[in-house]
This record gives sequence, C-alpha cells and structure tokens, in this order.
Amino acid sequence: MNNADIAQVFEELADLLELRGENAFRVRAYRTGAKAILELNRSVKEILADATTPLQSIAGIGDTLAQKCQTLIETGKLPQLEELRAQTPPVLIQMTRIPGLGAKKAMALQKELNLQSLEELRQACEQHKVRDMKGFGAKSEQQILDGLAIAEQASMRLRIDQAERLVFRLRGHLELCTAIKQLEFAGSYRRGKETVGDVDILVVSDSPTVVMDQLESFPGRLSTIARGDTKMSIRVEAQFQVDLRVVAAESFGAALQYFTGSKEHNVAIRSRARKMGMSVNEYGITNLDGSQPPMYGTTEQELYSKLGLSWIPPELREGRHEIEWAESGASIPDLITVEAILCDLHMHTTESDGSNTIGEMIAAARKRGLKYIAITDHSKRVSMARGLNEERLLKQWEEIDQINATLEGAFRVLKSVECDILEAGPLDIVDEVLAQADWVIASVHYGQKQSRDEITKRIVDALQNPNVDIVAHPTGRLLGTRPPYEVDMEAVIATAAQYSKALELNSSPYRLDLCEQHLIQASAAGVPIAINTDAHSIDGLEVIHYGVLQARRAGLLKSQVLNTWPLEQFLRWCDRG
Ligand code: DGT
Ligand code: CA
Ligand code: CA
Ligand code: ZN
Repeated sequence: MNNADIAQVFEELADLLELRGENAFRVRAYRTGAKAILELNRSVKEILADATTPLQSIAGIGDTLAQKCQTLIETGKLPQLEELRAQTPPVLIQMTRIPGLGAKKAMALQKELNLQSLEELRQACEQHKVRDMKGFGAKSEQQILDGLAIAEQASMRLRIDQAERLVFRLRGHLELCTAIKQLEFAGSYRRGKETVGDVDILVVSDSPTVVMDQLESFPGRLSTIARGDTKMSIRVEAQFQVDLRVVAAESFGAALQYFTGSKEHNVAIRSRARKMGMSVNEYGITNLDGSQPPMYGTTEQELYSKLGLSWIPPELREGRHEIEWAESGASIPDLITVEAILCDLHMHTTESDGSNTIGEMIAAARKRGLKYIAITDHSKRVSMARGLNEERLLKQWEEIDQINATLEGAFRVLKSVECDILEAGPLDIVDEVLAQADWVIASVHYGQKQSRDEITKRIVDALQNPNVDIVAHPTGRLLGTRPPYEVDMEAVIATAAQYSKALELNSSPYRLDLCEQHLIQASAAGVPIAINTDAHSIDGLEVIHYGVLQARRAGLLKSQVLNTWPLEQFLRWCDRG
C-alpha cells in the first residue's frame, strides 16, 4: 500500500459514509486525511517504521486515521471499508437520485424490503408495502412514486448539441466566480460523445464552498442531489445531472485525466503505470514506493509524459488503440480537424426544403472558409420537401453554371442532388440526368420499415450505379427517437470499397450517422468518408464540428476524409470512370 492507495481508501470511505448520511465531521476527517497523506513527501510505511515521528504529528491525521493506516500497511485492507462496501448495494446509490428520499430512509427501505433495483421499489410502492413501514405513510409512498418517475427520466441522455448549450450556460455562470482558478468540462462531453449521460465539471479553487454556492445559484438548477466538501451534484432542467469536483491546482491534470475517462481508458492507463512501477489516481502519479516522481499531475501532458506517452486527444480515450499510438513516440495520428475541411457536400436550398437561397448558402460557406460546396436538394419523391424533378434539376444546374462563371474560380459550386432510393429499388432521377451532375448523393427516406434484405439490396444497388458517388446518412437513425433501419452495413461497406464510392458521416447532432463503429470499419476498408452538414439553412453549416468530433473518435485521418481534398483531387476521384 503506497500513500496514494491509502488516500484512495479514505476517499472511498468518505464517499460511502456520506452516502449513508453519516456525521459530516467524520466524513470530512477522512477527506482531510486523504489529502494530508497525498501531500506527504515520505511514505506512510516509512513514517510508521520510524518511532521518532508518529503519524499523529501530521496535521490532518488523528489517532483513528493513524490506526487505520497501520492496519492498511500491515494487512493491505480495512475491514470497515469491506463492511461498508458489502452494506451498500448499487441500488442504494440509485435511490439517492430520487428527489426527497434521504439517505436514512433509502437505507431503511432497501434493507427492510431487500430491494435490488428501482423497479422493485416501484412495485413495493404500488403494492402499498411502503406505507405500513415505520416512519413512512401513504403520502411518502406517493412521493417516492413521483420521485421514481423523475429518477427514471434522469437516466435519459442529452444529445451533444443540448449538452453543449448546457455547458455554455454553466461556463458563463461559473466564470462569474472569482474563486475559480481553472475550469474544465470533463467526462463524455469532453470526449465528444454523441450523447452525454451527465455533465462533469472540474474546478481548481482554494474555496470549494464559494464554488459550490455559485453552482447552487445556477439559474437552471432544479435541486441539489448531494453536496459534500469538494464535490456536489445538482439536477437541472429536463432532470439532467451536473457533477462538480473541486480540486487543488497541483492535482488538476490528474483529476482532468481521471474525470475525462473513459473508464476503459483509465483502466489501461493505470495498468500501464503499475507495470512501470507507478500508480495513478485522480490526485496525481506516484511511484509505487509512495514517493513522487519529479513531476506529477499538474497538467495532463505531465501525466502522460511520465508514462512514456504523448498527450492523447480526449476523443480517442475509449480504450481502443490510443495507448499504442501514443507510445510509439510519434504524435497522435494526423487526425481530422475542422480547419482541414475544405468543402461541404450536402446541403439544401429554398428550391426544396431549405430556408436560404443558393446565393446565401455560397456566401455563408465562403465566410466559413470553405473552397467549394455541393447543392444537394431533394429529388421529386420527397414531395413534402418540394423535391425536384429532372426538369427543375437541369434548370438549377444551368443557374449553377452561371454562378460559377461569375465566381471566376475563387469558389466552386458543384451540381448535385440528394436522389431518393425509391422503395422498389431504382433511383428517383433518370440516369441520363444524373450523369450530368458533378456529384450524386443517394438516400433512403421512404420504406424504412422494409426487411434487412430489401433495404440492404436497395443501398447496395444504388452504390453500384456508376452515377452515384455516396450514400448519405446510411443507417437512417435519429438519436433518441428512431433506431437505425435494418441494414447489413458490412455489405454496404464492402460494396462501397469495391466500387470506389464514399459513405457519409452526417454531422447533424440528431443523426451523427455513420456511428463511430461503422466509421472505423469503413475507413479500415479504404472507403473515403464525407463529413457533411446536410444544412437546411445558413446556420445549419455550423454543425460540422459535431461530425468532426465523431470522426476523431473513430480515429479518422485527414487523408481518409474526402472533404479535405482540394477541388482538383476531388473531381478526379468523382471521374473514376
Ligand atoms: P456519461 O456521463 O455516461 O456520458 O459518461 P462519462 O464517461 O462522462 O461517465 P461518468 O460521468 O460516470 O464519469 C466521468 C469519468 O470519471 C469517467 O469517464 C471516468 C471516471 N470514472 C468515474 N467512475 C469511474 C470508475 O468507477 N472507474 C474508473 N476507472 N473511472 C471512473
Ligand atoms: Ca458524465
Ligand atoms: Ca458524472
Ligand atoms: Zn439532405
């Protein structure tokens, strides 16, 4: 047991005691002790062996904690912790999320009714088993039922754009607090995940109370779930949870690394540290003998570099190959960035269901620094969106020719269409017209309930049409509302690879389609990915950063993303013959 391990034990003790509604002084004593031990420049083991300096002489460590240190050093474990762990079933932690249900009552319910899940608690309430218990009544039974509905809703995940708006507001509110020296949003939000379970905030401050008071006054706050000495959880609109941790500046890098996760990445990091004779936790990095290496966790860079790794972008921290990449010494692969995107190849105008004209889309795209775009209005099958027939399409392309003539090469507009893949299979626009386009998108909008074989065949056939360049939003999913349609993505990817076609990563935060796993498979098969916005207005062009985050999570390199290719290279690829 080194110092960090001992501190970890005391932290966990404090957590469990707090959860069980223990005396706040006792909880704080363990946290203070953990901190004191981490700040030691000698190992606890050494101090215990040295009769001249009793542990109790160290500020923050009293007789009780000194005794526990002794036990930990001698036996490697602490009976009290084992006991607490055994007495704290996971459902108890879930129950603390029920508004109005305190720790004491939660524990009484759990024990008396032997609950294993929130569902069992619901059943117990519905069968009126709770109202007869001591300290409960019909009213509190109903309160628990109401609270359960809220707790269950709270398991909903926010889309990345919703999370981004919440983070924006939280940041604005917290930045008003002068006690905050550093502020970062960690967790899945920092990793750029398509949905976020809760928002994790990390703050450096010497005055945690002031920081927590500031969060308490966040206008979006509905209730406070828990508040301790250095950590706090609140509920905000839509029953969403926000976790706050306040840490000391010297632990900031280690804490940021820890709370950014993912859990899988952290596990890999810790096992690497152990093999190198070190130990990592949220307070820092220590040698296994308890001493601190020369630098130890003020920044993430320090921590990674101590482990022989280059800094790993958060989007890659999913416990896949990121450690191998980072240990090769080479910088992390040439990952795609927003700045590397030269074009947007999927957008709509007032001709179909967009709300801006071609001219307005061009101006907005140029302002964003793009070099070329494709105008891809819907085809006629999408009558609700006033989709274009062949005649209107040819007319639009004439207009685009004229626009390009006036642009004199400073910018290029590509003639295109988002052509529906009809329910029965063939495409919505005849081949002789499609052949005149620069770039053709094929999409499934109708017949999404068909069988896996039918849908797969429609998409595979479309990819084999020589005029088609890409299939857009290939699985049709809408996050949180519509599951992907049944489609054999392996067959789709194999066909795209065989016929040198591209697949889309649609950047709309409602879609983010393809998903990360399919992106990994497609790029491994050599299929270029087009990250497009599918904008229906000039504001719609902004969603590109969600697509780029998703692509980075899949480890896509600039060269694998079609949108980074200069116009000439792109047109040559379209002309593959
Ligand atoms: P989410 O909120 O479900 O979208 O996903 P995360 O990754 O934000 O998860 P969360 O909020 O539970 O925890 C934030 C980070 O803290 C997580 O990514 C890694 C770290 N962490 C939390 N609990 C554990 C744990 O039990 N073990 C390890 N290794 N890391 C943890
Ligand atoms: Ca989280
Ligand atoms: Ca969290
Ligand atoms: Zn579209």
